[in-house]
Amino acid sequence: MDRRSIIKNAGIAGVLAAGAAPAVHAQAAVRWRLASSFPKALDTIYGAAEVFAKKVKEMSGGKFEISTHAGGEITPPFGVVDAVKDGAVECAHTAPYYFFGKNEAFALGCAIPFGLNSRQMTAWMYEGNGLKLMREFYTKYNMISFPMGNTGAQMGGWYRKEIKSVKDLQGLKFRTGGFPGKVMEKIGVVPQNIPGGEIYTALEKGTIDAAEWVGPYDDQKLGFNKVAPYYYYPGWWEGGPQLDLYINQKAYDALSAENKAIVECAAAYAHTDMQAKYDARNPAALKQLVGSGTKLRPFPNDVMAAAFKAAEALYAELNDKNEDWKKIYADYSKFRADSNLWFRFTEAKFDGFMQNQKL
Ligand code: PYR
Repeated sequence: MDRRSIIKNAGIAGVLAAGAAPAVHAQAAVRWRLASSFPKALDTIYGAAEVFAKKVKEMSGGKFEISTHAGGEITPPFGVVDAVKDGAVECAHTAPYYFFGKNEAFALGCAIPFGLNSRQMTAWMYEGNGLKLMREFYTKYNMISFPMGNTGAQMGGWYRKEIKSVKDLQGLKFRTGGFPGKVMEKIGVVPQNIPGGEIYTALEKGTIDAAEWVGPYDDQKLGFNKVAPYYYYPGWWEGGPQLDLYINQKAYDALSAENKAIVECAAAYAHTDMQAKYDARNPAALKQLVGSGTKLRPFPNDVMAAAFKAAEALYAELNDKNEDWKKIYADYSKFRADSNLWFRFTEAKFDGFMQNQKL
């Protein structure tokens, strides 16, 4: 149909529509795949990817759709960084400290023993230099990162036998998530970096002696209480582990400005939503666990002291041999010192007082 016949056939509304160039050049439909490192059964940690994908779809009016895939579905749980780097998938959701074997600096974007808590990690990311430094580091892997969830301080895991002193950790085959194992090794533990979906079987079969995952809500779902009665606290190796959305840089660069903004907002929404879910659901799960026979125990003081000393020694060693670690850790540790000084007067004092009240 030529321009004259459009005018003739469509009247004034048609003329305006035909003549008006769209103000924004809308991007065609986008379809992505997200590979998660987590099992589908966990609506908290795996759920964050679904929350993110749902928000992206809603905000884009259905034009940007992301299918989410549990660990092992399209890529092994710990294969997600390679998959994003090589462009086999557009994006992934994972815990960066799993990838400490590539470079220990990954852990600084997630959690290190005696590191930042959840609030502090989010502050370092968005207001400090955290996001900037981690993104600079991730350019080596062709990817860009977005904070997408935090579990808050975790529990210290499930044990068949009581841990009365650091001696009871000698030779203990213990499942932990990646980097913290480097500190645990120094105090006698034999760390096992096993994906979330495979821990129960390893613990039940006795391939490992003990295991930690996250906290009461997830741990109850995974069934660890059925095979190990002692539940220790705190998870000194993850006071506020952050999960990340990793996006292949080329896939990200190809997005319109609108879709980039949608990704940023949806990831930030999922970030807050995950912490809220854990904080709201853990208390009831802990009560149920204790009610059904789980024995809660604090780690002995000598375990905490030995672990702290081992962590400091490891960080000094890494400063000497890993330039990426050195650069990021310098900023991270300064932020931690300043933040803990401030929190000492406010959060810590307030929380400490409240914990002593009989509410
Ligand atoms: C872990 O793998 O242990 C987590 O906390 C996600």
